[in-house]
Amino acid sequence: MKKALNIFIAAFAMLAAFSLHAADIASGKGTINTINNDAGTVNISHEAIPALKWPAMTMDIKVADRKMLSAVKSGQTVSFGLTKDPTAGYVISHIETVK
Ligand SMILES: [Cu+2]
Repeated sequence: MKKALNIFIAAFAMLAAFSLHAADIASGKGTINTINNDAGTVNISHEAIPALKWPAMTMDIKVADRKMLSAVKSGQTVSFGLTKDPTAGYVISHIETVK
């Protein structure tokens, strides 16, 4: 019984690690329009984000780490997570291309 419980806990931890980023407040999906390396932002046309009550829109969003900017290109469809930075507001915590 204890072994089964441990396996369950391990499986749950793995699932949580892959699907949930603990600090994320919301996630979104959109298309990258432009990348601004100097500002550390992407201009993105994103779908509605119900968790933030944001309608679909086109906006600049800062990335938490500029290294993320080299992983995406203009025109790509991406999914992303958002965290709230005390000074910068909502920032992209992670970003992945969607095929
Ligand atoms: Cu927006």
